[in-house]
Amino acid sequence: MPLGWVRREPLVVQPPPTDAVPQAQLRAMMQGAAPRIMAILNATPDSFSDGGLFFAQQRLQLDRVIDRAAQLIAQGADLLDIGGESTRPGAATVAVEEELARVVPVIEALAARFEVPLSVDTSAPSVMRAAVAAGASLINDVRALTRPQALETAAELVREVGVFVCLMHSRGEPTTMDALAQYEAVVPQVQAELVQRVQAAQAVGIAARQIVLDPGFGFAKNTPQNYALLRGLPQLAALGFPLLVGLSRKRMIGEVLGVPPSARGLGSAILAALAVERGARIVRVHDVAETAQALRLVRALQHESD
Ligand code: YH5
Repeated sequence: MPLGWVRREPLVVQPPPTDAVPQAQLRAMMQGAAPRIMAILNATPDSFSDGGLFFAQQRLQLDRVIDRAAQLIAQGADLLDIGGESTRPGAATVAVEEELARVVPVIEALAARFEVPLSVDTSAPSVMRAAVAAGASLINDVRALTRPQALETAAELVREVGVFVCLMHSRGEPTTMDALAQYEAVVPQVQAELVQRVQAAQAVGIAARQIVLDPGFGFAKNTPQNYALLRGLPQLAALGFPLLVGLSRKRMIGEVLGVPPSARGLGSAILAALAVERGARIVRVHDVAETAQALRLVRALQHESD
């Protein structure tokens, strides 16, 4: 029995996977002028639980995730990013069966209840497929489709369901990437390495209009390199792909302010605003209410509304 949640009966009837409504919503988000908020929703078991949960407790966990999602949406989340594997630098990888057991019931439950598009944070082809069948419309892969069969699987899902894919810049694996944070010029190198992933995606038939790019703050980059990248964001935006950025609570905030992750909400909202001002279209965040305020102020400054 895999760890995590196990759904024992269908919660609500699922829409068919070809239902293009969330994809159309995502398309509008990509094309519209307003910046959008992607809220982080962890489908990892609580630190106090050992993962070997009884069914009742698993259902309770699922109920808690649903409540949390409702709260994030009420605060202004436009998109929910569901991840079952910790992709933090240095984190251990999770078995695919475990990832599936964590992520799929959550996506099914959220797709049945909410209208916001759902994103799946995964690098595993089987998780991509199952998550999309369960209702996810964006594949957020911090490994930019580098795992075996990831490109082919994503291409199939793009063709069949019209999903979007986010290609994030990184180097190596979470355990090795800190040693790979070496650049002569971080902005052009990250740009060139992202373009290589775009070309790999296009080579298997993924259309440019389905691609979102992400510079991968904190992934194989030290703090000065992360700020150089934020400064150079307009150059990445000039590639013409919508940009997604994840700055929320990261070490680049902690190292400057000297505060722990729990006290990085203000810093995160400020960097989200600065990233949007420099061309980011989607910000991936923990603190949705604060970010929504920050982005409304950016919009007021830019004097645009949609
Ligand atoms: C991202 O940038 N990041 S997981 C360390 C922290 C805080 C947060 C306390 N998935 C990204 O959020 N997906 C992650 O220190 C992502 N872009 C995209 N597309 C890392 C994370 C975090 C790490």
